[in-house]
Amino acid sequence: MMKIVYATGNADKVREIKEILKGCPAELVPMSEFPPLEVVEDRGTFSGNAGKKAYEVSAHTGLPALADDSGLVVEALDGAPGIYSSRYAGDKAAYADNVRKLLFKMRGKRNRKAAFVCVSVLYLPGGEIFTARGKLEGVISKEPSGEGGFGYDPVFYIAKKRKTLAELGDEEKNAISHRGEAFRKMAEIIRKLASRDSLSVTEESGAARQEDPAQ
Ligand code: ITT
Repeated sequence: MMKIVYATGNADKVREIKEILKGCPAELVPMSEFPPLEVVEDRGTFSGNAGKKAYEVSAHTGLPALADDSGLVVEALDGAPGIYSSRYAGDKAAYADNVRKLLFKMRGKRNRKAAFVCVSVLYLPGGEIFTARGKLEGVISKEPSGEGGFGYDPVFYIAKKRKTLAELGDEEKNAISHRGEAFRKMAEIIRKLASRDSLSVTEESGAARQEDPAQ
């Protein structure tokens, strides 16, 4: 089975990704099994940062690496916090600080439309790279509600569900979330890679048989 390292230091994302990739033919290895590595997220896009994380972690570990770069894009704030979502209120900001800053910036705004975006990148040591995206639309509520999920979930309201993301169960969130969409697509890619690998193994053993002088 293909070994893949999760290129993320965010335990909340790991929990969700593991759940979404359940049944996927890959052995997922956490970053904690390797010497620490800090990847500087200095690219201007979700896909740029996800690609950088996947590449650097793969180079560091010698294994295929799977990264997630995600964030909240708010229309009335010209796309902020976007790629800066995890450090909106400062470098070591807690989720609650980021939420507080967001609600402050949204005071008096009538347009509260927002989207969560997730870009997942798988980098293989041979240099192949695969990308999958997901998006979830919602609105920013006036105050936090719910204990589930993480990050901005308590203020991300889904009209169809009449609930914030933090009021949904893990499974319910994954079924509609940006991360769920991106990683279900990625699971499909991993499945294809796994069957490609098992095909090439059969081809190799076929070739070996032909060369076997005993035959
Ligand atoms: P890694 O880079 O190590 O993966 P990180 O937390 O820095 O961890 P990102 O750079 O992708 O990850 O930033 C993601 C931030 O976007 C996260 O900290 C939240 O603030 C927000 N976010 C992403 N997905 C979210 C979700 O499903 N629910 C709530 N907030 C989310």
